[in-house]
Order: sequence, then C-alpha cells, then structure tokens
Amino acid sequence: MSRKKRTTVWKDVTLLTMVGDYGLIDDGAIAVTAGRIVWLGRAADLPTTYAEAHVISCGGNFMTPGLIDCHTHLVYGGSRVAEFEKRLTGVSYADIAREGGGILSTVRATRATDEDMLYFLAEKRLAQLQKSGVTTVEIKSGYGLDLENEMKMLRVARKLGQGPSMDVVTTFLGAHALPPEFNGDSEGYMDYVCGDMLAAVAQENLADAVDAFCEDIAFSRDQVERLFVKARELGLPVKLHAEQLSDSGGAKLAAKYGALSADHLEYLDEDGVRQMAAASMVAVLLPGAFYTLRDDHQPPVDLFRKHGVPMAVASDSNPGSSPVLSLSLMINMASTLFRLTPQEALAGVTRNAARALGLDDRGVLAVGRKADFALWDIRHPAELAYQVGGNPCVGVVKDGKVVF
Ligand code: DI6
Ligand code: FE
Repeated sequence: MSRKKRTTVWKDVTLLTMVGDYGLIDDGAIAVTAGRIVWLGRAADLPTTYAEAHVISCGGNFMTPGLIDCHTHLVYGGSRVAEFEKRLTGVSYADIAREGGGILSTVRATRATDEDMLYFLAEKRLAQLQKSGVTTVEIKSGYGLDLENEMKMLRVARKLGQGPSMDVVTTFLGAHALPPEFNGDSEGYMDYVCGDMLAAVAQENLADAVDAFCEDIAFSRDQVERLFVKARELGLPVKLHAEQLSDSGGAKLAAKYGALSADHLEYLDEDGVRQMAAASMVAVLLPGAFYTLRDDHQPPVDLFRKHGVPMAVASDSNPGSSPVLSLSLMINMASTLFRLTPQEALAGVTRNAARALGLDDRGVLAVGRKADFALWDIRHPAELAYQVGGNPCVGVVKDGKVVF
C-alpha cells in the first residue's frame, strides 16, 4: 500500500498544539499515518505528497490533543450518596472516615462486587469521561485493601484499556486506607502492602506506578517511605496523595524518591514546592475534590509558577470526594476555583498530565506523537475554560480513528 492511501488529513480546523503556550495554528491541517501524526501546519502549506490522502473536514472546529485524566479512582462498587447528604448537614469528610464510612464503605462494596460487574460499572463511567475529550486515563486501585481485591481492581483497570478507544495507565494504591481486619495495626498492614501485595502486583505486571495516601487519617511519612523503598527496588515509579487535608510533609518525601507527581497539595508550603521543582515533579491539582469537600485552602498556584513546577489538572473521579465524570468541567473549575489561566488549565489536562504519567508520546500535537485528538465546538481557546456544564466536545479521535 502506498503512503498516500494510508494517510488521513484532517482539515478545516484550528489546531491548539499545546507546544509552547496554546501553539495555535489557524486554518490548520494535520496528517496521520498508522495512528501517528506525520505532518501538521497551515493547510496552505500541506506538502503535495499528501494531495491524494483521505481528507476529513473538521467543520471549522478546534482540535486539541486528546485529554489525559492523570488521577482517577474509577473502578469501585457501591454508592456514597448517603454520605454526600450527611456532609451537607455539616459532618466532615475526615469525621465520616474516622467513623468507618468514607473510603472503607467503598471498600466493603468493592469487595462484594465481582470482576465483571466492576468492569461494567467502570466502563459506563469511562464512556462519560470520553465524551469530554479524554483518550488516556489513569486508574488507581485502593478499594480492595487485600491481595485478592486489589488485584481484582487492577485487572479490571487493565482490561478497560484493552479496547480501541481509551488508553489506561494503572496505579497500585494499596496504601489508601487501613482495612478493618488490621484495625489498630497500620504497621502490620504496611508490611503486607510492601511485602506480599506489592510483590504479586509487580509479578503480574498489573501496575504502572505506586501511590499512597499520606495523611493523619491514612498513612504516615515513615510508612509511605517504606513503600517507596520497595517500589524503587521493583523499578516502579511512585506518586503520592499529599497535603490534601493537612501539611504532612508528603510532597517532600515524594521528591526524595523522584516521584512523577504529588497530587492535591492544598496545604503545601514553599519549601515543599522548591523540593518538587528540584525533583522535576508535576503538581496534580484536583479541583473536583476541592469543590466537593467545600475546601477553602487554595493550592499554592503562585508558588508553582514562581518555581517552575508544571501543573496538571485531573478529575480524581471517585465516589466520595470527587464524583466527577467530565474533564472539561475540571478545566473550568481549575480556572474559576484555582485561578489557573485557561491556557494553564488546558496544559494541565494535556502536556502536563502526560508528564505526570511519565508518557512522552502524547499530550501535544507534534510530528511523531500519537494521533489522539479532541474536537471542540468553540471559536476561542478560552471558551474551554469559560463554559460550565455544557459539552463543547464534538468528536474524539484515538490512534487516528474516530471513537466518539
Ligand atoms: N484522596 C481522595 O480524594 C480520594 N482518595 C484520597 O486519598 C478519595 C477517595 C474516597 O473518598 O473514596
Ligand atoms: Fe485521589
């Protein structure tokens, strides 16, 4: 087959390449062969080699890289709607967790749900996320909290990534909460997580990274450090839920272990930001959790800018603190709640999200990168941050094929 036959050219489009700032190209065109970008630029400059390629018109819409949701807990059983109603009466998220609700109520429900049902439920959530332009999603375990159920969650996550329409990156979050059978023995549970559980997960290649929840209501710095040492021995990259509800020194520990990212970070101080910068980490901001928990402690966005820490933005999609199924809504919330510029917010779900997952083959539109695109019915790039609740996404292309 000749190259012409195998190439598709997308035209009548404004490209937001996300190289540099927006990297806007008016009257653009983008050529794709075998799922990769082979050329892009002004349509008027399209090389004659592509003259006979298959052409698809984008109808004057905007195109961005496919969005990347770099922090989710999408696989789970049960519902936390009763807890939502309880929090509306003034009971805090941490109080509910201490009373054995919260994450532990989802653990009970997830253990009681079989693999097929977990897959079915998560696939529906993934289909919603896809409609907001997402082509790559990270999914964490952390609602199993024993060997069998953590493996079950990770197998479901892996399977969700086997279809043609979404890439899934998996993260082992065994250190999410203390399960009831280890009540009062968090050291013993950490032995289990760092020993049998991590070994089995690594053995079956079920996780691309290791995460933990470093917080008063979860695990201490010292406990997380033990886990990071083990992850390093196994060659697995680490990341951390840090400084979400208090300053526990989690991000600094993550920096010491060369983590890909620290996530949440509402209570991070300047020294922590400096250490993240020195370790080339990404700050993952989660406005959906901030909003849902009615938090009022802003992550230190100015300090991230000052020290050059790239900011990613993710949904944190989970049944408790962030029941969010739209990444484009997170672009809006990152701007409105955290005052990211619309351009920073879009970089947060593309270029910087790729970096938070250690992926260098996506997140920008450039020659050689994956042909993962989202198409938007907008006429100005800031509209992506401006709209609330509608869905400006009119198409999703994955590996060069239209999937939505
Ligand atoms: N922080 C979060 O926001 C999620 N996990 C975590 O460590 C919440 C998970 C949940 O409430 O179910
Ligand atoms: Fe989370």
